[in-house]
Amino acid sequence: MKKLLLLYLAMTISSLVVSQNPLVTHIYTADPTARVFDGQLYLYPSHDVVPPADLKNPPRFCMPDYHIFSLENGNTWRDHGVVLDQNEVPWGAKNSYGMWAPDCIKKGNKYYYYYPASPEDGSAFRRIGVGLSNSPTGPFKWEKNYIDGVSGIDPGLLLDDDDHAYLFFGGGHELYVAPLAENMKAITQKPLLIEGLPAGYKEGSFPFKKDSVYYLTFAHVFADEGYTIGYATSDSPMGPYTYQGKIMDNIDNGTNHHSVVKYKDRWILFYHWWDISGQNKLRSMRADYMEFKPDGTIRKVTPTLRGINTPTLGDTIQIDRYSEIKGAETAFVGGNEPKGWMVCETHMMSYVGFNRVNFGSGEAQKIHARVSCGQRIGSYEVRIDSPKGPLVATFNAQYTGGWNKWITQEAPVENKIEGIHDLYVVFKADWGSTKVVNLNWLVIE
Ligand code: FUB
Repeated sequence: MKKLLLLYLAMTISSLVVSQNPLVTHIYTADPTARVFDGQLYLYPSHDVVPPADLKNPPRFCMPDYHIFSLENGNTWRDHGVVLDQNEVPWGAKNSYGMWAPDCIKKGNKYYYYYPASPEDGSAFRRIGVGLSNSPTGPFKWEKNYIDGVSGIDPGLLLDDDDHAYLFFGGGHELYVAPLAENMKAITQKPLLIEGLPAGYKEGSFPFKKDSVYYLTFAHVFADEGYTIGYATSDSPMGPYTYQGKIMDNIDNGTNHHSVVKYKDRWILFYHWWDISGQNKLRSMRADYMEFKPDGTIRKVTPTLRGINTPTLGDTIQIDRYSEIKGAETAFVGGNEPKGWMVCETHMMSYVGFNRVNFGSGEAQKIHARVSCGQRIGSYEVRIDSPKGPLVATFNAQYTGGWNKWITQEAPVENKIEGIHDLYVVFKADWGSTKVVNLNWLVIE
């Protein structure tokens, strides 16, 4: 029953529809701060919108509010809705659309959400405010005033092992750090300019600690390359720091704001790109695995479509975010389907592979496939481990009303399959030039 409900939700409610990279497609999300609280992964991003038609002089980034997401099941991001609207900021200017990158941290049993906004008093470009909650998804009680002595963007929080917290922030050629008071609502000394960082525009400070080393990661602009993600290390949270190099090269994304988290024993880099919109002010969150070398330095991360996560029964497998493809292509989905991509140009013996799918303990019974098809011949097979590996299910190509008309086909799982496997969809046709189907997603049930 639970699985049926998950399947139903995954297929029908946009706030639960999943994809690999980008992580969500029903709204634009940027500046993802990832946090693990009590074993659960949460995302605290900002929210890009298309400027409302009646907004005079829209700002460069049009950002009205914040949503919070949590990872449910193996691959499903739940949108918990708006946690703070720009016009609810007690000290904020109204309708300023300037809700830039936030962060959230847990100390004791309380969650502290830090965010930048334009102050009503006009005292700075951005001030940083804080809200408190008993839950990682709110509701938060917003402090009446911004944090005195702090002006700037992109709060990044570090809670040290001794329970002392530090607020990193800033955007421009300088980044700053200040220790936070016990109550997390004030700083205890004037912000310190972080020493040891390379020249050039910087923003998006995200600090973390690993094996007694303090890592400060930040977006960093090279005049001849554009936005990169770089990092520096120190043996003290307040620095000085030593620049260690890039975590991600420029990926032609206008900005690149990120966070780093360890989840289920793997390190993950969250960042953003503009996959869906084609515009770098309407961004979408992404994530890829990140690795450390034995000496503690970070291997550069290459962005992928496949991203992270291990989809399991009931999750939507957005197969066009493949880990391997041969003889087929991907393109934006057409017709009435929600925003996203499909596998297309699927000719005889072309295939698409999607690694790390969790089949559970052998209870999978059916596979649902979302397809469109403008012809009546051929078939496609789901296999595991390799394109010629064990057969899981076979679907016959079925005319759906045209290449832009979508239906959900269903086929029984033919063998008992347990655990995590790479999944392949292999397309078969009578002769070479026949296109079999357009394939949007699969759900194993
Ligand atoms: O999203 C608005 C701003 O763009 C962020 O605060 C910066 O880090 C950059 O991503």
